[in-house]
Amino acid sequence: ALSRSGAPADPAELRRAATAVLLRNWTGRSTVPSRGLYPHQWSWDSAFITLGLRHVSARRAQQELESLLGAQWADGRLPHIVFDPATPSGAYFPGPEFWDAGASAAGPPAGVRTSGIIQPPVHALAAWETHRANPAESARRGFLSRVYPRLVAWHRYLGERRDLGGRGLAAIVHPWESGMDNSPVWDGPLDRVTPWSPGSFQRRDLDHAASGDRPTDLDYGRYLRLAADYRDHGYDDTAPHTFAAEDPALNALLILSEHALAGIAGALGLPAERHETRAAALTRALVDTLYDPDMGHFLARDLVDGERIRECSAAGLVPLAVPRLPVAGELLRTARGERFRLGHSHLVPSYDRTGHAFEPGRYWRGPGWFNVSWVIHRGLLRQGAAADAAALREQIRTSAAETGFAEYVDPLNGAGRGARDFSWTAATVLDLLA
Ligand code: 9WN
Repeated sequence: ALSRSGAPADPAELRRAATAVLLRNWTGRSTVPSRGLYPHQWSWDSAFITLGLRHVSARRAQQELESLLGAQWADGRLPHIVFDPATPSGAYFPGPEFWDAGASAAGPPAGVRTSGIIQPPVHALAAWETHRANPAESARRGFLSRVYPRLVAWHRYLGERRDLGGRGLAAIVHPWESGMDNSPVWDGPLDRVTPWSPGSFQRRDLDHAASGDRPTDLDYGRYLRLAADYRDHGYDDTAPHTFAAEDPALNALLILSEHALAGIAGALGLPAERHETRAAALTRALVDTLYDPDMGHFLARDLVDGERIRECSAAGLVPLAVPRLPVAGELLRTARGERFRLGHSHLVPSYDRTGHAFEPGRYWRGPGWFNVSWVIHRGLLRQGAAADAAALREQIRTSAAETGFAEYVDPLNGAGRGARDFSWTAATVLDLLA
């Protein structure tokens, strides 16, 4: 059993406990983020889970990613949820009937039920790291040659169908697509969305989590309106959007994954240069379009009014992990400054501690998350901030141990929030113990 008393667990014990979480959350073909709250496969969760699983079993890590890639749509998109056929469809809302993905011409393969929106592209990075953890097992199963064409099609979808702002960046058309659903960054753009009335739907998340830790009914009313509109347009990206934005975290992760594709292509003896060229072009577009020199931070851009959204969230720190980032020094200063207080917060707060909408316990409006902190840890290493990276690594391990692998933590006092035995929490810990 794990110590929840505040004492850091012994690394071997922590590794065993983290592995046990992932084994318990395995369904036979993939890993659920959380048994109660999220009983299906989620896209970016799966990528983070793969990054941890590769230290437990190369075979299982490959299976995890390949089961997600097996749900890829004809147009190249990777859906944000792949529904587990063995789980009653009422266990999570909105479920497969709501999304009705099979009705779309662009849709999923026959027999697979999915949502119709996306999440950040961490997948090529996960594939490449999985290969590197055990190249022999990867070669034996032909892993890279099977996943490469699917990953290329996924990135092509993002680059072609999702360049809604015309500057070479990938856009999101729903806050769920950012993975940081109720971040205050989306409050302004969401104000334009007419919510469904609270009586017209039944939330299931509140069966498993405290309402003060979750988005509000008003948020949900707007999420459902946006998702239903997109669905009713057949998930056509050229249809009009009430909500569309360029998010710095999603695009920074796309850049990391594009570099990973270059690695994969090289290992397969294929030309890698086009991926490096694309990563460099994305990096320029990210800096030119989303970096705000006055704030020393990357901001999201609202594509409805064309303006950058002047709210600082942890999404704007994710570019620290991008190679050859010209503004890395300034961004590091922001991470260490009053807004995020790196080293003095528990994990990296998801939103500006000095911001008007900061709430330390509510989901993406303040709490520290393990997956985002993991990427920022990688960014600190890339930027040569070894001491900050070591401190964050230690925090990730001890917070996970003390909270029983919580979904997120209060950044002010470290208290666990949301679900427990959370898969990407266990996975990121496993990776940092390796
Ligand atoms: C909606 C599964 C997912 C994460 C997201 C997180 C949360 C879903 C929800 O859970 O979103 O996709 O029902 O709240 O915000 O990042 O992938 O862990």
